[in-house]
Amino acid sequence: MSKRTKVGLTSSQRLHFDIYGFVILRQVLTSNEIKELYQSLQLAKSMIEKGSKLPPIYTHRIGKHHILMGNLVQYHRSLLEYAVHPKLIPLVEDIVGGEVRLEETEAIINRRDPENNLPKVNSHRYQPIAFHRGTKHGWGTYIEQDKFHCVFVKTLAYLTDVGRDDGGTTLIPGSHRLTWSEKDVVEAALADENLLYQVEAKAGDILLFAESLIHSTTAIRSENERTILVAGYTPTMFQPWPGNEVDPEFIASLPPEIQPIISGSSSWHWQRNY
Ligand SMILES: O=C(O)CCC(=O)C(=O)O
Repeated sequence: MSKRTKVGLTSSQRLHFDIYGFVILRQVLTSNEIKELYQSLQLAKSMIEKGSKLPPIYTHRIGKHHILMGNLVQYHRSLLEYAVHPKLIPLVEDIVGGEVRLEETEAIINRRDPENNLPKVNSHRYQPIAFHRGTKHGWGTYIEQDKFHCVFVKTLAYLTDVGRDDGGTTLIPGSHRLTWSEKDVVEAALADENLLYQVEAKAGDILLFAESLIHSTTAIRSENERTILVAGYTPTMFQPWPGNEVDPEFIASLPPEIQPIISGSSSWHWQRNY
């Protein structure tokens, strides 16, 4: 394992990950961490809504009910700390198979779409909005020492409780190891909802998943607002997702031990676990 890796997933968590492409880690974040992350994201949202620009943060909106904000680590210390979280980085490195760099940070704050007719929404158990994957089995994944690995891994933190009607992420378990076209997998899974899994979580739970797993934001059917924070990781020679480049001066101001995670400075001197 790379020098930063001290602990990994338990064998049961690793088996779950290898079979399904994800694992839910319960109650990883402390109540203080949840509060700080939640408040900083809500503050950024309200400032943006009042017309402030908060560079380098970028935003995408779907109507008035859904905002996505990206490139967050410079905005608040808690967001940086989440991106280099000592409980999570070793688990991500276990799946990537070596030292990682931050590839992106994004947060979504969303509610029920007020334009959506609620009874129609309720007619289906699952309401994925847009299934996608960021890499594909065969080129973005590999098997080493019998274990599944992926070169693009995310940790998704639920900062609010997410019950059955609160838009927990929808996943197609097992799709992380399929070479089928994304369209064919999605069509087949939507035709039989037993093939889908919708996360239910408490604030502080983490969804750890391979980006080769097909996944989607889910329509909210309750009146509850959902706040999530996502960090993506890759081996060190990969690039950040466009728009997620972090200012070199900001990186230089950070403690030396976390700089490589944000900068990817090891580049092709990637420290593999094997
Ligand atoms: O909103 C969600 O639950 C999923 C977010 C997502 O699809 C992603 O981070 O790639």
